[in-house]
Parts: sequence; C-alpha cells; structure tokens
Amino acid sequence: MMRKVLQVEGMTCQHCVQTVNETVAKMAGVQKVDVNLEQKEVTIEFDESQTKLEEVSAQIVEAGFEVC
Ligand SMILES: [Cu+2]
Repeated sequence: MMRKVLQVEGMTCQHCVQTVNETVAKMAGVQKVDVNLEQKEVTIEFDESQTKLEEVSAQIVEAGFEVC
C-alpha cells in the first residue's frame, strides 16, 4: 500500500472537499482518502498495482481542480 500527499489548488469549500473525496475514492485500488481544505492537501492510500498516482492526479484535474 502506497501513501501519498498531493497539493491540490482550487478547493474552496466543503462541497469541493466532497467532490475530490468522491472522485478519488471511487478509483480502483484506493483504500483511503483524506482531504484537508486548509492545507490544500489530499492524502491518498492506494494499491500502486491497481492505480498510479498520475491517474489520481488526472481525475482530480478532470473534476476541476489543480494538482501542483
Ligand atoms: Cu467548493
């Protein structure tokens, strides 16, 4: 299991937090998602044999946010 922290820009409220959470949580191999709005951090625990970090980033971008 891999644990990574992404810096995500563009999240302004709890609705954004929920969107990012749901977007990432539904991906294959993702075990845990934690979104910290103040720190603009998204902590993800995932199985790297099922999902690549770049794919997670791409999904977050597709949802309308920016991954730094
Ligand atoms: Cu929002």
